[in-house]
Amino acid sequence: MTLDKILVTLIGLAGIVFTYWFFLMKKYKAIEVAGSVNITVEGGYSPNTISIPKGETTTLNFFRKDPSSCLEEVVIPDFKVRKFLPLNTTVAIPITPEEAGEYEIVCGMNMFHGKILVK
Ligand SMILES: [Cu+2]
Repeated sequence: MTLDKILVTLIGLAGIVFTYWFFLMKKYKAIEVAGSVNITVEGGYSPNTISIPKGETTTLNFFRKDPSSCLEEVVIPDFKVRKFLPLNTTVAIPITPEEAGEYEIVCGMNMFHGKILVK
């Protein structure tokens, strides 16, 4: 291998490592929730990761402050939820997970992500 090929390989590897680190190692701080939780929708979901108990109903109160149409719909695929979020209005979405696991909250276009951890 010539020096430039080695360099290109190294840069490529660094890129891969960085991508993994960025997307997989980024630590999400799960907020423990009981009963209900207020989720602000503004440039994403805040809190972004919540932890809820299995077999109990938790109400997710979405409040959209972000005027971008990207976030006007919230989807929780595993619970067959797809709801329109009017601006500055609370939309309550109760969910009752029967199984432990990780569930996704996404915007209608699958660009913003949040997580529900069920224990
Ligand atoms: Cu979107």
